[in-house]
Parts: sequence; C-alpha cells; structure tokens
Amino acid sequence: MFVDAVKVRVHAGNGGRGCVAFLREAFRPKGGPCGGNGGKGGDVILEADANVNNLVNLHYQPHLRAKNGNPGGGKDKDGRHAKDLIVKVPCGTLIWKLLDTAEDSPNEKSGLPSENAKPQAASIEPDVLPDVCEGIRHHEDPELRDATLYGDLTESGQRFLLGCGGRGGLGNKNFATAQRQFPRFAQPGEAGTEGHFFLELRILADIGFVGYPNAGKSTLLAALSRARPKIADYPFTTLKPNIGIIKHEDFHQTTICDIPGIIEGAHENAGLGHAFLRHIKRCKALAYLVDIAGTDGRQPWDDYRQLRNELKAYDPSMLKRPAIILANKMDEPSASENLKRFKKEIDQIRIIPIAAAFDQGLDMVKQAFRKAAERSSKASLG
Ligand SMILES: Nc1nc2c(ncn2[C@@H]2O[C@H](COP(=O)(O)OP(=O)(O)OP(=O)(O)O)[C@@H](O)[C@H]2O)c(=O)[nH]1
Ligand SMILES: [Mg+2]
Repeated sequence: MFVDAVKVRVHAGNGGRGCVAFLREAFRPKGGPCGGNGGKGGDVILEADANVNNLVNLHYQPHLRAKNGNPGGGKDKDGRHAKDLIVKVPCGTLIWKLLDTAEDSPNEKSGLPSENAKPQAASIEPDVLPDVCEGIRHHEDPELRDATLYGDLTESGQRFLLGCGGRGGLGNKNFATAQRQFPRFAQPGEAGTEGHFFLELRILADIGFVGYPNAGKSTLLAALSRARPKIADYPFTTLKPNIGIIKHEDFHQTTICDIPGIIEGAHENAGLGHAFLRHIKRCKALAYLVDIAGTDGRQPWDDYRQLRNELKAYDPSMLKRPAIILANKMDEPSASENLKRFKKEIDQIRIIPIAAAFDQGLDMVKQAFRKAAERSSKASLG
C-alpha cells in the first residue's frame, strides 16, 4: 500500500513527578530533604530516511505517544528520562499543523498553564525552510485551510521535533532553605505537548512525468533507469508514484518521477483524481508525455491542452515550471503525420520525438532532462 498523506495525533511524554522524601539513617535521624527530580518525558521526533518511501507505517499507527519520565525517588535518586519516539518518514515529507479542538487540549486534563500545550515550532531552521520563515503558509486544499506549514524534511537524517516531552518536576531537596528546612512538597512533572498534524509526502525529483494513461510514462521510466514499474496496455496500470534515477556518463544523476495517468476532469476526481499531482509539484521541471500516434483514439494536441488545463485547475503555478514535450510512440505509422500537425498547433516549447519501447531518442531525452533540471535549480537560486 502506498500512503502519501496521513493525519497523526502526537502526544509527547509527561515529565516524572518530583519526590518528597527525608533522609532517615542511623545516627542521622533528621538528614534533611532528599527527594529526587522526575525524569523528562520522551519527545516525538520525525526523521527523514532515504530508505522509507511512503507513510504507510503512520497510516496504521496514527497516534504517536512517547513514554512518560519516571518519578524521582528518595535518597536523591532522580527519575529516568523517557526514550524519545523517533518515527522514520520519507524525504519530501511536509508537516502541517492542524488546529486543535477544545476537547483535545491537554490543559483540560492536566490543569497546567497553556504554554505547555503549544507544540514546538522551534526546530524549524531558516535555511531548511525558507518559505515558512517568509510567513505562515496555509495548505492549498480548502478542506485543510486551517493547516499551517511547520516543517519540511528534505534530506535523509534531517529531524523535526513534533512533540516536546515535559520537564521532570523538582524533588523537595531543591526547595530547602534556611527558613524552610523540611519542605513537604515537590513539583509535578510538566505535561508533554500534544497536537494534530497532517503529514504529506511530496516527492522530490528533478523531472516529473505528466501524461494520459497509456502514453508510455512507465515504459520511459524503465528505459531510462533501473526502476521496473508495471507496464501494460490498459489505462491506470500505474497506481502509485515510481521514482527512477538516470545515471549520466559523468556520474551526474537526474531523478525522475512517474505518476498515475491524468485524464480530463481529474481535478473533479475523474480517473484516479489529481491528488498524485502533489508528487510532481516539487519537481524542478515537467515532461509532458503524449501518445503522438493517438492509439487510444484521441488527438495528441488535445491531450496536451487537456493536461495543461488539469495542471492549471490543480495549481496554476505549475504551468510556469520549465517543461519539455515528449512525443512517444514514433514507431507507429500515423506518428510522423501527427507530429507535424502537433508542431503547428503547439509551438511554444521543445518537442522531442521518441519511441520509449524501442529505446529511440532516449539520449536526447537524458540531456534535455539534465539541462532542464540544472536551469531550474539556477533560476531558483538566483
Ligand atoms: N508502439 C509503442 N508502444 C509503446 C511505446 N511506449 C509504450 N508503449 C506501450 O503503451 C502501453 C502503455 O504503456 P505504459 O508505460 O504502461 O503507459 P503509462 O503512461 O505508464 O500508463 P498508465 O500507468 O496507465 O498511466 C504499453 O502497452 C506499452 O508497451 C512506444 O514507444 N511505442
Ligand atoms: Mg504507468
């Protein structure tokens, strides 16, 4: 199962309670206060891992609860800190904070001041997440419009503190003064933070494929890389995104992403809908794959226009992304005639004729992908 979006409930561990104790030993009947401090509650941490490719583990276990810290003990024994809960997520996971409902607020239960309940946004680093620092960013989906972007895990090993474990309470030994030599109280542990989050995977690749079903996207992915997606002559063979890596002769690599086919009305949920477009949203450049032979009875130029309409309905900014048109199935008899007409009808961007199933035109595709990705990185840097 492939899961690219999941809502999770986070509950960091509470701090252990401080201890009230007094030392009683032979020859020291009034040894003074000796209550130890409570241990810290466990944090809930997300860690990006290149070996994880989707959020399925969180789909089955959406409640992330870290352990509580141990309470302090007598004879100055401090409680043990709880272990952090570290959850592995794929690179490209966005973390959106959802508004908490009143009944979920931890303060209702713990009676602690409201600051304790706030999730920690402190782990956002400006260089990691420039668009968050520019201002609060809300989710584009109207159903999630209250969700604000908290973090973005793009590189393997990068971590995000989703829930902060509560501090352990101080034991009574900390409250002894000259005037109050036997304090009969200690601090309770602080509550760990709680919150609801929406985790969304948006794959990070250089080139994203967009095309109608059966256009040959998976065939091209298999021809360019070592990925082995399912290929068949019926629509919607591909049901989840597939990633491949093109290895160039000078060891440079270009990552490509094949997603399920898009059809007219995808933005209204026709076919598999347009949710998979989220995976090409962060690609540096797009490759429109059209079946130039029109084997499914459609006209390739209509396909191209329709694909652009669907992208526009999903997110108009995607039309500004650098793009290449790949005219696939050039081995078919009607292809050359159609290509001429296609060039007349659509003349804005570059068209590369290929036959993915017969490895024709692939060298040109590799170079074009590499250049488009490089151009796009330069543009975003400068
Ligand atoms: N003649 C010819 N057939 C091709 C070519 N490339 C792909 N095909 C065929 O087109 C059909 C669909 O190919 P896929 O790669 O599964 O197409 P897709 O775009 O991934 O389709 P979905 O996963 O359903 O979106 C298969 O039967 C392929 O063998 C080509 O260059 N020439
Ligand atoms: Mg496919």
